[in-house]
Amino acid sequence: MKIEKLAEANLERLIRKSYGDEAALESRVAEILGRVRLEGDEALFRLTMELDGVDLRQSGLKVREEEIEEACASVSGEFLTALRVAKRNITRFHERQKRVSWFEPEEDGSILGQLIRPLRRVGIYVPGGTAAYPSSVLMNALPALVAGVQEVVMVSPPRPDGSLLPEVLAAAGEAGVREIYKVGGAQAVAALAYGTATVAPVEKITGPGNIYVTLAKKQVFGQVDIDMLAGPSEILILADESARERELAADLLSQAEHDRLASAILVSPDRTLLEETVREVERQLSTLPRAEIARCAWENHGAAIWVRDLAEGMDLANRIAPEHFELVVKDPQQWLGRVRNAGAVFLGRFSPEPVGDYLAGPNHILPTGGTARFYSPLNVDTFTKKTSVIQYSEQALARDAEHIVRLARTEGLEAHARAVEVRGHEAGKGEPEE
Ligand code: HSO
Ligand code: ZN
Repeated sequence: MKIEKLAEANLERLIRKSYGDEAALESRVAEILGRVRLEGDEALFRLTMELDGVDLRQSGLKVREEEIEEACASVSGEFLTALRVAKRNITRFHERQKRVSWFEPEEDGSILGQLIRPLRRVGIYVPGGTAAYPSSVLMNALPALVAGVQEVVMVSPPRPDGSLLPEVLAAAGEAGVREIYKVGGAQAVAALAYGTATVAPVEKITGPGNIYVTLAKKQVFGQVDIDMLAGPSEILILADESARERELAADLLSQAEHDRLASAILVSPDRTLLEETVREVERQLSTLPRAEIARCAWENHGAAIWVRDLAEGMDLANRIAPEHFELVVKDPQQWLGRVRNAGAVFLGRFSPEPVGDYLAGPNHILPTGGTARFYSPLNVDTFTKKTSVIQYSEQALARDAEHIVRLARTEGLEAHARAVEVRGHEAGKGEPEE
């Protein structure tokens, strides 16, 4: 890894990661969605056999209550305690996001307002394999429960023996999720979107997944809502001479170890710090269990970028719009006002990114791939919707009739105009008829 000057840095390489031939994957996903739509459970059984090598007729599509209880009993007490602390913090943080319905009485006796209503039924996707994270179960499910969603359904691909990871089931049990299906990939997204004999359809699908899951979510959008299109994890650290290379290297690797496509970028005006951190990353990689993945990410999507000053570094961060943005500088709060695009910001050396992944309380399901320019972290609003409330008084209708009728006739919509006039407020008249 060489230190790049900002002007020379190939930002495209860092920001837009290609999964290869997306068009081919898209048609494969469309085919899977079509099969589940037409054949329902039968397609889920066949696809899970073909893709995961698991016979769901044997192991069951739906997780039984006893399986959840067994999982809770089989995991370690320390793990359960950690899970409960995380649950408490995540719930508390998300409680603060809750919005209430409001009604505003006007002087003329009208009332305008907004109802906030939870979605009734949502599906959360929990990845399998090495990305089967109990923490992500909490991050998905708890905001939905805080929002007041009645039915939270979880889907996750089965392991080769047809089971789900006990820690994932225990997290679901802790979060109060009881409806769980052992199905993953695009087929799980299809089941949630269209419904099958076993899986009732949901109104929204949330949670990260692999490229098949992401493309499937994109394709069912409209049939159901989705949270966002999440990609591999990212971290960008802006550091000054007050930062320590051992800590920076550890934080960079904490995201690099997620995925070969993960990105880890260090930006600093301090050239020596950049050089020392790059050397330190090598040192730390030598003892990391997931070194193979982390090294691949670091070499292909990592960077150490030398900027003129922190202001230039900040501009760069805003252009990249990283999922996680660490500000490891002397007075981090002073820079907060300049942050425009980031999924989550971590201020100061005592806020390493994993604090946010697991325990602080804010959500770890965050926009990636530059989408922090327009997406927010998963939050309570993700699981609610709004309904506008309008109650006009007679006086208000008399006052506004003229304008409504004029706008309606200008649009050529006579029936609209008459719906106002029939109440006696013809344009120009002002007062209702007796
Ligand atoms: N950093 C990941 C979330 C995660 N980390 C789960 C550990 N477990 C994406 O934000
Ligand atoms: Zn992480």
